Amino acid sequence: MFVRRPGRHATAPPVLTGSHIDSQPFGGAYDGAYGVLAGFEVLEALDDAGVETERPVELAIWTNEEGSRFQPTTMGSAVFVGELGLPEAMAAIDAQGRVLRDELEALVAAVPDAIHRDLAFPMHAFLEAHIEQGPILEAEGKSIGLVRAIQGLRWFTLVVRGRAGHAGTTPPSARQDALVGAVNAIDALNQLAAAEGDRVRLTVGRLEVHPNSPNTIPGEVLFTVDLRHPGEDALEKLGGLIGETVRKAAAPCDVEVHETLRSPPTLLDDSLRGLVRSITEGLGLSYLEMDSGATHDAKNLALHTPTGMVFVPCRDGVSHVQEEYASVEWMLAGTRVLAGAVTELAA
Ligand code: HGY
Ligand code: MN
Ligand code: MN
Repeated sequence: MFVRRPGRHATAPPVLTGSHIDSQPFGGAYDGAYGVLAGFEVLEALDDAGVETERPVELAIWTNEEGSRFQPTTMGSAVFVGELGLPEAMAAIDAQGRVLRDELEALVAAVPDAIHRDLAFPMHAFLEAHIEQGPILEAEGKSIGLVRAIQGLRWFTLVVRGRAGHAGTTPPSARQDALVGAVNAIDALNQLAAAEGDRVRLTVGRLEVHPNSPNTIPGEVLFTVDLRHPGEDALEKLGGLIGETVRKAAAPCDVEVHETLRSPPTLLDDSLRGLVRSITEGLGLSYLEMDSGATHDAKNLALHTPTGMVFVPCRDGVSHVQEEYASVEWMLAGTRVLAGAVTELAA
């Protein structure tokens, strides 16, 4: 979704800001939503100040950044820049078997007078305000994070297949318990990650046991792997070991490995960060140059246009939980920086 504020030069590539409004199943109220509301504030502040910009300014609300219901994460912006094919995204299925295409078409039908935009339309720059989702800014007492890079991530779905059977009559020697296989595999993956030190992030966030009955030996187990690292070589190396590590540990069960996302570490635009830095200094705000542990739509937009991110602190660095929180003061500072940078870019 794009909310457009016209500029003097109607056909000039617009300056975009924005983020996402989808959340985690038990997520907080700030991840994504802050960047969208900050973008609305920028549009309204330009109106209140009667500022006419040369370029149009647009607020983008990207679809399905979280990838929690429909995989993969950052789906909408990936389709927009051509990193993910539209048919592939439309075919995504959620845990209840609902297809993304049907859900999206129902939504679009609800707004019949919406104007449809081309994918990958030209833009002058994209700037996303977001909570840090980590503890650094708060711990360092800094108001603004100037983001240099977004760490790489690879997503996998693994299916361990054994043999379902009766819990009471099947002796250990005759069992191929898919859950035992999956548990051994997850343990082996965590040992693999532990050997890489403190910079790697390996998370098994979803595990589905079939038939999921107390007195039937699990015949099939699906689990996901979210693997992240700031270094491209380490991400390649570790990602390349996922399949064999799981196959070895889950034996004699069979294993199916699907990689659903492969996203290298992404550098954001230096000159755009320089502009944001000068705006931040002009406002007398403290700041820190940093990298992002979380992924963002900005990772995809960086493949399409000069892209930057403005971070604000979040309490205790927690996110993707309902305790997620950012103070009005923190969010206001980030919004002022965003307003200054967007206005300068669109001037
Ligand atoms: O997964 C992420 O890093 C983002 O917060 N959705
Ligand atoms: Mn987010
Ligand atoms: Mn998130």
